[in-house]
Amino acid sequence: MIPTITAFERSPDRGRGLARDMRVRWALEEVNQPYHVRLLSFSEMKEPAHRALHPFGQIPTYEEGDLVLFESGAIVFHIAQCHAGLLPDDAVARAQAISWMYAALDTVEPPIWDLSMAMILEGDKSWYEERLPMLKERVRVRLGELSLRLGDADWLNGEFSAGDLLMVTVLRRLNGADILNAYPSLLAYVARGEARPAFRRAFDAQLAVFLSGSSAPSAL
Ligand code: GTB
Repeated sequence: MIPTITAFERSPDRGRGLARDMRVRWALEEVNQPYHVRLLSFSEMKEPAHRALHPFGQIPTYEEGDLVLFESGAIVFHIAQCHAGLLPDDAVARAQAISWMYAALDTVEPPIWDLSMAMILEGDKSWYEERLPMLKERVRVRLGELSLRLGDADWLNGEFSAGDLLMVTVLRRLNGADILNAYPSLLAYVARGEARPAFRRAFDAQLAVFLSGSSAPSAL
């Protein structure tokens, strides 16, 4: 059965592949699973029909027959469990790769998200300049720890896994920001992820959505 995912009809990232459907698209491409995409406007996301699939009225969702999932991490995990290629067969290595999935979403993403939201939404606030160094420092701490653990390895836990897939999508939010440039091994890690053919296919697919409606104004 071909699953259907949801994505922004008009992503505010202007085709940079930063919205969370990107990680689901990438996972599906890694396992060579074809998929359909239903594009939603911001207002459609808040309508009852979509809230029946996603309690918070967001993207992405994943539908496969009677199965409906929300939360990009859970969706990637489901894909990784149902297909070979994103989690090791060995039980110990598999559990470790799953730890990296949680680390990406629960330990590394929050400070990066907080920093980028502050930079996008809070620049005009009186306390912005005072708060920014603290937010940047929290990101630097995590990047330092992550680069120390990655060392000279290509991937976080042996072979490429769903943990790397999620971690790369999390770090990509810092692409082009000075803060990531201080960690050459992480820059190379992100570049390795982005060079994977499955990543390219997923990226091009979401970019095509943006380009097909690119005369529209961006919300961010
Ligand atoms: N924890 C959930 C998950 O991982 O699936 C979070 C889902 C989520 O935040 N979805 C966002 C959404 O639907 C899109 S991805 N927002 C609309 C709403 O809440 O009304 C977050 C996102 C949005 C925009 C950019 N960007 O422009 O760069 C990047 C990421």
